[in-house]
Amino acid sequence: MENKKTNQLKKYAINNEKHAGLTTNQGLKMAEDEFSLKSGLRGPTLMEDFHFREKMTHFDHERIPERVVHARGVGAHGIFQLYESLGKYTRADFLTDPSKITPVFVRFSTVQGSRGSSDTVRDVRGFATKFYTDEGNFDLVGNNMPVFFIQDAIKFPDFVHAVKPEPHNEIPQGASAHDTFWDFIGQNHESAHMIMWHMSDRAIPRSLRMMEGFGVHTFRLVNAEGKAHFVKFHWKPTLGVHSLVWDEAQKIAGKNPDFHRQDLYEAIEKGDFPEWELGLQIIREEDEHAFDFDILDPTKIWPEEEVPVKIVGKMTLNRNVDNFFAETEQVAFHPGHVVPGIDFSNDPLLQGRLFSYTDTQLSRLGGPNFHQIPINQPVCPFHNNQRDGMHQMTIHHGQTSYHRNGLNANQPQPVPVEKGGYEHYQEKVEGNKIRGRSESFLDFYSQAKLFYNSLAPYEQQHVKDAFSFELGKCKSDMVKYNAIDLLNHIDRQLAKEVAENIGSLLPEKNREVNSSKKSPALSMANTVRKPDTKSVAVLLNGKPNEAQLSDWIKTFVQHKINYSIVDKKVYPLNGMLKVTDTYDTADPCLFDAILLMSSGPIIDAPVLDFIETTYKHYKPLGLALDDHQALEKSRVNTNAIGVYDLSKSSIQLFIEGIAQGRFWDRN
Ligand code: HDE
Repeated sequence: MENKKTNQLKKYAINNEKHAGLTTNQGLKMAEDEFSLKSGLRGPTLMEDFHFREKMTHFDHERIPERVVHARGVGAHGIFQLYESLGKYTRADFLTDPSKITPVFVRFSTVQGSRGSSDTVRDVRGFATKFYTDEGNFDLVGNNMPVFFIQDAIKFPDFVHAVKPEPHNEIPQGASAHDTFWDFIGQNHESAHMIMWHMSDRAIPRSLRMMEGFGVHTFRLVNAEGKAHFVKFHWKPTLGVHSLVWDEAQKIAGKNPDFHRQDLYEAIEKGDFPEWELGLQIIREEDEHAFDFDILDPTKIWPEEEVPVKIVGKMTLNRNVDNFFAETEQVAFHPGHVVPGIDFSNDPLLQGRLFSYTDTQLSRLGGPNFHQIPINQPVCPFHNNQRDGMHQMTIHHGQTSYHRNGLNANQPQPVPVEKGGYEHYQEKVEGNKIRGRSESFLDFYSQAKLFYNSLAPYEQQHVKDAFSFELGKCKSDMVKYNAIDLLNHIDRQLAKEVAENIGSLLPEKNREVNSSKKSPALSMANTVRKPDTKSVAVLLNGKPNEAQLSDWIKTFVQHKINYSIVDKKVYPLNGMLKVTDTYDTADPCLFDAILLMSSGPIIDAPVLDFIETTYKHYKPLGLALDDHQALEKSRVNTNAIGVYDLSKSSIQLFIEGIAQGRFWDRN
């Protein structure tokens, strides 16, 4: 899938196969690449061995610093297209011309762990999109949760120091279940809302393709007449929002640490292109103070029932990177990369981010010319008087490199607004210099409660379990008690149950915020459900009925369901089918559903383990048993919801079960 950006990248592509021979970086052909130059076959290596020195020096410097947060990530190329013009709100060209196809690059990430950590840990997921528009790059650097832990950027280093592995022993990796994180949360009640999201199923997505994305901050859209509206950006996945269960997430972290990046890579390779719709929540400037929350506060959502999400376009990821380092690792996002028609708000978290992102690239990418790295270049021309610096790739011609020059007709000249020049929105601002927080930011608990109230009972149970797990891992009683104290401001019953589970005291006084408000849009129980791109393991226990198996596989393929056939060994079946996995290489946690074809009275132990684990994780089970008693002594209730006896019910029902995903009412 090609677009303006991928075509631009081609200029830099090198395919070794097309080259005649091995050379040094100076272009010298080398006759030998296995032996260093020595004084005698058993003698010492010589200093003059330039080939060895060059090869080793380059290798010694292959690594660059990983991102200080969001170090582990995966990226893909794609396109964005608008459904209808948003000219009423913005003059951004890519948001006003529905015929325009804008190339994008998206990088998904976890926050806490280092580059080699596991994908399925409990964490926030980064969801950063670079739109290569004809007016320059616009970066929407968001997360899969709509709020954040802190309200002011100056606290970010403190928050990150608290959540990252502890400094004395660098433990834990890819986890927030430790004392410093919970100490921070207990001491900073502005995190109350975000911690509820973090303890919810949103923090353990089933797939990066099945997560929402949020710009988090309030931005501004400004139209051609200079009229502004406040806006929040949303990404809504067309496959719906789905999660793992915690037991699965932990096991997958060991069984396949690359679970999410592999899932994304394989879906794109297969042509099952992930899609998200772009949604906007828009508030008129006149209504800035019309809500019971401050719209500049990044720990608050705008409930969708109060401010509807207007769906305006679609993004499709349709191409994997050619080289992980060159593209995914070197891509540099920045919330300050905006285009005409998009501007900032005074959200104090956003304001601080506008500094941090360029600054961090200087050490990560080694100098001020990182915008010249192919993945970061805009697809439109860029000219200015900035010069030199580390890794300068451009040969600027001419005598002048300063503004107001007469020698080169003052080129490059500023572009007037009518011709596409960027103009900052002329917001009137007045105030005394002050370090402090607006009183309108001080209600920490109402939306935390709103989130909890809005969850289905099973989702609330998962939140309780997550708090109990995380706090149960903490060692300090003070840390545990402070966290319970925070919960006591949100929901007394939640605080009480978690306190009991972790052996902590409960504050005597109930300080629960008084609100029974709900926002149904916050619950994942209300999401879209489809069988598409889910995965089924077909387990063989004894010789299968191959004609039947072929029929079922055909139906899976029709529904875009991925399948693996699993037996004790890998071997070909008749026709096109093949056993591709063994009970050793596969694992029940890696699939969305299981179909068991068993031909004898005895179900082998590893097969039984698959079935029982899948049942325990509430996932659909299709059973084709020659002997109907075969599972009688197992922990599987064959009459339970989401268990399909395929000798009686049609495969179609099983497929509906796969679309449904989980059967939470199963006992
Ligand atoms: Fe970031 N954040 N952040 N962040 N952030 C970085 O930039 C920072 C925040 C987000 O895939 C860093 O290039 C500050 C909110 C994503 O390359 C760094 C503050 C949101 C990514 C940085 C925040 C994000 C980053 C580290 C508080 C959601 C990964 C490496 C004021 C709206 C982008 C880098 C990628 C990365 C700073 C808070 C999203 C250090 C100071 C809120 C998705 O610059």
